[in-house]
Amino acid sequence: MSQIIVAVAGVIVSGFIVWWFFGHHQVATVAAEVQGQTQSVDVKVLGGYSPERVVLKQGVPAVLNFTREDPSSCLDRVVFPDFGINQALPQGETEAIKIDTSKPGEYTWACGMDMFHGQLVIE
Ligand SMILES: [Cu+2]
Repeated sequence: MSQIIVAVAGVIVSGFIVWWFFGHHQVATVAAEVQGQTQSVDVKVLGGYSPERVVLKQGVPAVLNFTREDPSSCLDRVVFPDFGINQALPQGETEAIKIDTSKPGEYTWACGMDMFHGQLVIE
């Protein structure tokens, strides 16, 4: 009897683990709206980044508008290592960050301490 309980509990636990790793990763994603010759996405900086994942169209000049509402100095810079961008984000202001969309791929951005992350997809 106890073996059955252990087996059932094992199935439940492994089901939970599968759900946690494969089902839980719904990241808020926004695809840029292309207007004329440019595309832009607004990113709010408050306890992290929202959206956390931004999809841009390749070859269309792009601007990410980062608005930092978070008072923590942790988020006072945003870094795009693949693009050589390290931009200060004064609290309460919107900073327009131009992204070179010539090369498709998946890139990341992070706060100055590499604690909070976002994902940039160019396709
Ligand atoms: Cu940080």
